[in-house]
Amino acid sequence: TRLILATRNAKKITELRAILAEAGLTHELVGADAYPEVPDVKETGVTFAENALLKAHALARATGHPAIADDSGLCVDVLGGAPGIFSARWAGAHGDDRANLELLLAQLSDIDDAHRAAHFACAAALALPDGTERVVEGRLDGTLRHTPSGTGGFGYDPILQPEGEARTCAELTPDEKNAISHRGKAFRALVPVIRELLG
Ligand code: ITT
Ligand code: NA
Repeated sequence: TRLILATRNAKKITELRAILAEAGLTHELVGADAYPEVPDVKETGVTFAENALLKAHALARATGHPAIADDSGLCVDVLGGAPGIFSARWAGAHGDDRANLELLLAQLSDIDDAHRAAHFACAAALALPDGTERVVEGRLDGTLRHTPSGTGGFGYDPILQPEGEARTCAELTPDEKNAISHRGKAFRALVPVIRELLG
């Protein structure tokens, strides 16, 4: 069965392919870029789960194939959970990882190490063309560094140091990140659901 990855974020697609292959999923995975005629859906939801479902339904409806979507972000305790669902456009332009990270560090410049708790969150959604939907979530807890470190991953990875880890997410290997990440947890939980609904 063909399964559409309802995302245009190339770094996410790379991680998702590795996570789903490792979990033994054998479906043909096709990125949203294979359907350039399908317009991007407006992420009007107020939760990661709502936005993931919006993205999955839009691709499933438009392509006639089941679709899975990721909505994810960084939630900072001292900012009341921000940037949260606004993580991709925190500094204004959508997907400007460097500007987003630098703005966040500036906003946290007065916050000491004891108050820099944060977590990555991911909602993983599956939608079928007939409207059937499922959504599951995963998170990765940690603390935020004062300066970026590492070149792996994407987004806020250079400043998030997972609990019990001395390195940032950007200093982990791809396999190490996927093993503990919000995205790894959410999509590993989605695999049995995909198997149940699609075989
Ligand atoms: P799609 O909507 O096409 O999937 P997007 O990049 O716009 O792509 P989101 O709306 O889910 O995706 O925003 C995700 C943002 O959250 C991303 O730009 C990063 O800033 C941050 N983020 C999510 N997962 C992350 C991770 O594993 N490591 C670091 N930052 C992450
Ligand atoms: Na989003």
